[in-house]
Amino acid sequence: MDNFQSADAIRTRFSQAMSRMYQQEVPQYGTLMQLVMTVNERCLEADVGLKNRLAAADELSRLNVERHGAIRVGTAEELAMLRQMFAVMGMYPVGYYDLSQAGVPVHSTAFRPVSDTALRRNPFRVFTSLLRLELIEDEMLRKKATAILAARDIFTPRCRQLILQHQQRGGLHAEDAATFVDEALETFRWHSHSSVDSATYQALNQQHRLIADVVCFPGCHINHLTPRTLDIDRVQAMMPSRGIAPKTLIEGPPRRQVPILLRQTSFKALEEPIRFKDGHQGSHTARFGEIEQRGIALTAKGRALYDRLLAEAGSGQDNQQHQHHLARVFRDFPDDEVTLRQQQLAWFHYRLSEKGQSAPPQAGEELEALIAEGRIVADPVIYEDFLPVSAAGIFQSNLGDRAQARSSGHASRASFEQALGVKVLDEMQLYAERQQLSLQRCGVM
Ligand code: OOG
Ligand code: NI
Repeated sequence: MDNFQSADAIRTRFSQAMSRMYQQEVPQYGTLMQLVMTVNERCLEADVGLKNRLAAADELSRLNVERHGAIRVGTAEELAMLRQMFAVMGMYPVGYYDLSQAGVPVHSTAFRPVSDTALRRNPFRVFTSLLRLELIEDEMLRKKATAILAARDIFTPRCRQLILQHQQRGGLHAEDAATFVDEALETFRWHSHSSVDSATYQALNQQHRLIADVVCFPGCHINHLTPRTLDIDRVQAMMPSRGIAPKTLIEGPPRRQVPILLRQTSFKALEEPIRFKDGHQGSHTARFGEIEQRGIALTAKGRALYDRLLAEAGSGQDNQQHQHHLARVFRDFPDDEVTLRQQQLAWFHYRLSEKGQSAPPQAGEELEALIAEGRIVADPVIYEDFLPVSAAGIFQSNLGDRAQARSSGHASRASFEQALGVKVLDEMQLYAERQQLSLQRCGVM
């Protein structure tokens, strides 16, 4: 029998290798990780209830390995190859995010594990954006960018080979898996040498900072990694004491009794020296650090309410004011697990309690009654995805003050999927299936 390394193990190895590499490349990321770990430990010490809940829902073990990263690519071929690379690690494209509405000329998906067990082992995700070259107005420049991208290969030959081998034989042995991770890492490494001359860089940068970021380098450098915190307000407040300057606003919903979806903040991108092909020196600003606090996943109904309230709240200039304002607006969003569940605003994972195991549900017994009797426990399902408005806010905070509104371009899911080579998975369907499956396992339909 083939003794292949599991996709979960390869993903874990890869996410650890990425984290090590990024800590070396961007030391502030290491500082941020330390801060997040300290705050998480304190939260768990201060709130034993939280600790027990997380442990019971099997959430605790993944907390300190949990992170996401983000990359940006330039061509359909690159995106399609990334899809095949991530498949080796059990990561599949989930969701379509159109950021052109927010003035960012990309559309994106998130590569992530999808099954319950894989998510529990290691939920490492990579937010992956494809540059929309068609949004460059200047035709000459568009052609030039296209030619530069066509000439590069962001994957090592050995990496391509191992991906193919994985596809043909159905897996990789431990040694090949280790080599695969080393080779895959090369795609995401930072290069301080630009692959273009300074004039080309300037021209592309003028069009949009992101265009220069994607087109002018030999690889698709990881632009941030994001650990998960249990208290984002606290980490945001403590960042300056560690010499880190956070972006002004925490993106996403306000602080809640029952955290919903995803709250995020980041520190500003570093200005890094680069050398152009013509020997000129310059600098490039792309890489940053981010943290996130994840909460319960919302149903389509809950999400519609979230989107409405977020739009109603608008944006702000000062985080404290903005958070107060958000909290006021979000009073219309129920903030206890029972109501969230009964009004079907959020997804839950159901399991039998000890009592339920000794007195399993019988045909015809109602779920509500079983929960009331303490035979079934409903745990929040954690949101595993991203939020387009928040993502746009993160992008924007790293694009400098030059407001580069470019709301031309319509969502183009079909062209994204064509580039990717498959349809993206529907996150709502995944959450619905997980909830349904958990009910079936309890013996309740
Ligand atoms: C991605 C920005 C979005 C998030 O967490 O929403 C993002 C990028 O800057 O490439 O990472
Ligand atoms: Ni991010």
